[in-house]
This record gives sequence, structure tokens and C-alpha cells, in this order.
Amino acid sequence: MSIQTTVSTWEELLETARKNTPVRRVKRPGQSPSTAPIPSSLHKLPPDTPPPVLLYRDSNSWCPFCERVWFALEEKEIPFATEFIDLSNKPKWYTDLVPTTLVPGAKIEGELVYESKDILLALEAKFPSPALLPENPEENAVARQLLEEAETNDFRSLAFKFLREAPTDSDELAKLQAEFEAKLDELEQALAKYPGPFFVSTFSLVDITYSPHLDRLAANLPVYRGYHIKGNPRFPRINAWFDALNQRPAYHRVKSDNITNNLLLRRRWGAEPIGNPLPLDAADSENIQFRAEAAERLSDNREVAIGDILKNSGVQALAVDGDITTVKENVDFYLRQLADYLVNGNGDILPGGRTGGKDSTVDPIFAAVGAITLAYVRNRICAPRDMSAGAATAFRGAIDKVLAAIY
Ligand SMILES: N[C@@H](CCC(=O)N[C@@H](CS)C(=O)NCC(=O)O)C(=O)O
Repeated sequence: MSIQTTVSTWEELLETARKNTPVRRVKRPGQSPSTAPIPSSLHKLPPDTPPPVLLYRDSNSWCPFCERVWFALEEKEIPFATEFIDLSNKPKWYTDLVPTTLVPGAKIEGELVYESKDILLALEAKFPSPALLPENPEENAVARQLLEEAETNDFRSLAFKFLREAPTDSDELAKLQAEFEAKLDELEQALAKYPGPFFVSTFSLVDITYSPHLDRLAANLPVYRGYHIKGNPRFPRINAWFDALNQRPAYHRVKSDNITNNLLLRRRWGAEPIGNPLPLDAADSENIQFRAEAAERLSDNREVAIGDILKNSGVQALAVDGDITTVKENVDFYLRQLADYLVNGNGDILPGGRTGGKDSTVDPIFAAVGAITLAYVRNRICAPRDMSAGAATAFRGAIDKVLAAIY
């Protein structure tokens, strides 16, 4: 079947997208992940100077402990290089190097440090400005104490018990919820001790330490337990803290989006959702820069994306006589239509399956390729591994629109 191409070429799409976003990533041909973010301060290094920090982190960018270190590196504007470790098959050199064999690990000016808290403190010692611990000695001691407590209190274990344990009855679930809420009450009280939205009077390593886990809980509890932290009147300070984090550019670079968190819990931990996913943030979906970033990612990395779709989505079953050429062309068409909608479109989306104008019939196989392609990539992309959380939201929002126009 010939396709009437009503959408722009990849080259046009890439050019338009790049006009609307400064965000770029490096390509890693043949490797996983296939692209990586560029640390925002790398450009500050003189040419041919190795960055002072090497971060060892998980290849899928799911690890909350790695996120802490990345967050601090971005806040402190430290240029760094990243070595990705495949946690399902850790290389021997890494397990030989790091006694715990866990990520994150780091080489800071050549010196190995591991355990996220120790890496954060070592970064603070070597790169004191901008400070992520208070200068006032008394408050500095409080922050260090809070950091210790974040590692030793049972906040994380109670939270994840409530989230992940399959309770035998509703009394058991209510008990887990009450224990978790008591822990949130403690955080609420801790946030009340100093003026301003943070744990101490300035943004600090304590906020960085709590943010990845609280983010994951705020995204997953509504879906897996019907429980909301965000918007819950019992926790006004935690909500103000989330709002304050949202003002920080570094946070937006390192965080995941809600859907990535939801999917991860199901796939990695086998949890069963009991409710609907949280609605996509409309402001992010409509944000021109996020839309352009998503389109830029898709256009620039299209070959890898198409290869992955053909291999893993099941779409090849639609090939006639085993010839995937047409399927491939059609996958390409739908991805271009998606990128086109991201950069150019807020108007009508031309139904992708129609080839002869508005009133012609939809070719069912062509439409099915589109449905599979779009449904697959909607759940395949993962923030911040593939793009920022805001871009991932815009990407998923655009897919919903294009999908809805297929049939
Ligand atoms: N206490 C450690 C925890 C690190 C950790 O649990 N990392 C996980 C990834 S989220 C890991 O390396 N898992 C691999 C494994 O268990 O082999 C820290 O704060 O750095």
C-alpha cells in the first residue's frame, strides 16, 4: 500500500524541534542506554580537560540513590562524566572496584567513594560552593543529623511496606497506612522547624536525599493504594516542599515522570495497580520546549526507536509474506506524524490510516501498525533515561492525541 505522506520529513522535524529547545543529548551507538544527558556544566571545562567527577550509575536511570548524587552534581554545577552500570549483569571490574557492588559509586578527583550519603558529603567537602549544607555551624549539625536519620529511620521501609506488600485484609492495610502516615507526620514536623519550605533554612542535601523516594511515593501511592500525598491537607508542608523543589531547574533534569514510576513498580516489583494513572500534567503536555525536546529526541534517535519497535512490540506479525518493508515504512510514518504533532500541531490530526482524503476508508493493517507503534512507545520511554520528565509527559500526551485519531 502506498502512503500519502502528509507529514514533514525527519530532517525538517529535527530542524524545527531544535529551534525550540536547547536540550541535546549524546548518542551512544550500540550501547544501552542509546543516549545520555549532557551534564549542564560540562561546557565550563576547558577543552581536553577530564571532568573532576566520574559517576557510576544504573543504566536505566531508575535508581533513587543515584538520582540523589546526580541532583547534587547539577545543583553544584560540577562537570562530570557518567559510566552506566547494567544492574542485571554488573561488570566484574565494577564489583571488584566497589566493595558493596551497589550503585551509585563515584571517583571524585580520582578517589573512589560509594554509598550515596558518603558521595554527597565528599562532594560537599571538595566542592563547597554553592553550599548544600548550612554555613551556620549549629544548623549545619542539624542538617548532618537529619541526613543520618534519613538513612537510619524506618521511613523508607514503612513506606514501601505500605506500597508494595499485598495485605491479607483491610485491617492490615489500614495499619500499614497508619504507620506510614505517622512517618509522614514526622517529616511534616521536621519541615516546620525552620522558616521556608526546606528541612533547614536553605535548600540542602537533606532535601536532595528525601526527594527521589518521596517523588516515587507521590506518583505510585495514588495508583497502587488509592492514597494521595500531593493535595492531602494533612501534609501542607510536604506539599509546599514539593512546590519549592519544582522551582529548581536541576530537579527537572533528574526527576522521573509519574508514568515512568508507575510502570516501573508494575514491571520491576510486580505490583498490581488498583486505580487509574494520575492524569498527565496539562501544562507540561502543552509546554513548547518540552514538546520540542520530545520531538528532537524522537527525530534524532529514530533509527534506534524503529529498530526497537520492530523487534519488541509485536508489530512484525502484521508483515505480509514475512516482508517487513511496508511495516517499517508505516512505523516510520506514525512516528513522524507524532513528531509533527509535537512540533507543529495543535489543530486537527489527519487520521493516519486514511490515504485518499478525509472520506476515504482506513486501511485496517495500516491503522493497526499505528496503534501498536504508539501504544508501545508510550510505555517504552522512560524519564530521565530517554528524555526529561517534562518532555516524557508531552510525548505521552501527544501520543494519546494521535492514537485517538487512528480509528
Ligand atoms: N545505601 C546505598 C543503596 C544503593 C542501592 O541500593 N542501589 C541499588 C540500585 S537502586 C543497587 O545497586 N542495586 C544492585 C544490586 O542490588 O545488586 C546508597 O545509598 O548508595
